[in-house]
Amino acid sequence: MARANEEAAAALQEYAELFALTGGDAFRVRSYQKAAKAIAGYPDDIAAVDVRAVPGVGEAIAKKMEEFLQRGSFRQLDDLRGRVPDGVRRLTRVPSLGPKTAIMLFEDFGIDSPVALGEAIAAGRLDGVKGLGPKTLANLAKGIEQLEQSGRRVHIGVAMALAEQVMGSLEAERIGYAGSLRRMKDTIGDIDILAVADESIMTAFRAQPYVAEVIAAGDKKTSVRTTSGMQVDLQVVPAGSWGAAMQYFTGSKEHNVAIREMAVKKGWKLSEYGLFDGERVIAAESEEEIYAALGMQFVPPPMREDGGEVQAALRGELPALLQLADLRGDLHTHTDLTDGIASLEDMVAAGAARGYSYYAVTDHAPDLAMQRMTLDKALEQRERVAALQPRHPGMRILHGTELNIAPDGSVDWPGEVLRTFDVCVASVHSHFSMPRDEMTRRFIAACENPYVDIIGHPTTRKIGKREPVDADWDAIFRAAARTGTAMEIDSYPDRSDLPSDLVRLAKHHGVKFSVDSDSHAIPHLAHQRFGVGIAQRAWLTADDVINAWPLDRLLAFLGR
Ligand code: DGT
Ligand code: CA
Ligand code: CA
Ligand code: ZN
Repeated sequence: MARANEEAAAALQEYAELFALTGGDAFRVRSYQKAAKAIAGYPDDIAAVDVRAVPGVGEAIAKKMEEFLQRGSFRQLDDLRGRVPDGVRRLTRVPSLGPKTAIMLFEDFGIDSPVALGEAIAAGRLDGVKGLGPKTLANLAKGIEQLEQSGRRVHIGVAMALAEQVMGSLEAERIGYAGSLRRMKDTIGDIDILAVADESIMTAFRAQPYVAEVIAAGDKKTSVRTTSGMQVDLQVVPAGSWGAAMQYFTGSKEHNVAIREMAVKKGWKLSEYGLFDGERVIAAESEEEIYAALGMQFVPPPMREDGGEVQAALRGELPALLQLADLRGDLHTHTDLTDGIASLEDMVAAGAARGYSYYAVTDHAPDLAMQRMTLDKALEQRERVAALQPRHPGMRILHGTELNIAPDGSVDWPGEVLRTFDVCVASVHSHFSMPRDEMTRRFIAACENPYVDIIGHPTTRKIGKREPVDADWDAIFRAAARTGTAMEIDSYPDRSDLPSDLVRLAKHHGVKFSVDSDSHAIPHLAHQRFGVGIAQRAWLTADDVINAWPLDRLLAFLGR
């Protein structure tokens, strides 16, 4: 039921962008954006309740949303869509390209798309143009390249929501997703769905409203492009081959090659239909039987990347991977005191409803000026936390903060303030493109701060939008291990930060991790499932993850 919310929020977000493009008041732009976020994150279907119940939605926005729910758009949006040429809108999708420059490029040079801009830069047509120095042009070229790459893959949050929508829309005896999504990769090229079902599922699939284009249609396999641009492959498999098909189509290709070699060594053959000795079926119905027949432990899908898991499984030495149910709390969350949309009371209650033993509230600290935070506000919040605690006897509420790591590695407050917080997350929110050695020193200094417990979303990347910062991660992880500073696995799916390859490297250095949701709304708390996927891809166990520990052990780690 969140669909109406997402579509309405997308329309309002588009309106905010167009409003900004046409020189609209920045304060109003921010209020539209904030309301759009609130609507997207609102737990109830806004088509079923009064949209004025959503925080940040006043009368003017409510009217727009009501018109949108009726006819899929609103007058002011239609107006602005008519006034801003498509070319200008396409150009502003390039990261770091602002509205003024987009309008100038469109009007003075006839450039109307990122591709045309790339060609103009490569041909030197923009050299010497006022306001576009060589560094700016190089940045734009990099942004165009990022945009092209991001057009091909989406982050796991988008893909998972679509896969769940597709599976919910079809009737089948059995249905599940395979491919990179099942392996919990942070970006997904296309969605692979397998079903045990009547062949009529194919016609039903092609007729779904989310299908924009049928790429290939058959009795056993259909590929479509959805309205969001993603490709979805649906295959019907025989019930008796479910496990073999899942194993085959989950991949990775490299893992499957290694597994097939194991079969060949035994004189057998492994295909998407089963494991065979000549004509005789050895195993086919479940993945567990197939791995067992090959003389190895069951390999959890996130580990299937040919990164040593086959050898470990043959020796019976796969680690006991962290599971979602192992997490006992969340150590990075926001409220409406800064940029969250739900109140402290509601966020804490939602944490308690998830059965947590502890829950940290970590609103932004003052140096992120946009959030207008002050020490007084933080201390007032602490009082509210104390008042709230008795209502949740089974869950310890930790009063924390998300600090900003300045270019020199210092943070917002001095030690005597920091030590009064139960937990300090410290993150980079500005100056993303410092030289590598300065960036490395910056992170090491933050780790060396005795009150910094966790480095938040360490690489600061946003998938498809912002590249990771450049730093010497070996050196940073050594410092984190030495100082007892945990690295965050920020589970917010467009961040997925640290990514799994860096988690694996950090673990090698002896670092501990915190798998956090970085929630700004109640539904975001569930994003921890994606962080657990990253942890599993990096072979983490519950012992590696501080918020899988009991409260006592966590508090000892935090050392307050
Ligand atoms: P993606 O979609 O780029 O995020 O990555 P995957 O891993 O989902 O790749 P995809 O969709 O091309 O194929 C899904 C899985 O199916 C893949 O991991 C292994 C298996 N598979 C597909 N085609 C072939 C093939 O031609 N040979 C082999 N060995 N395996 C294949
Ligand atoms: Ca795929
Ligand atoms: Ca595929
Ligand atoms: Zn942050």
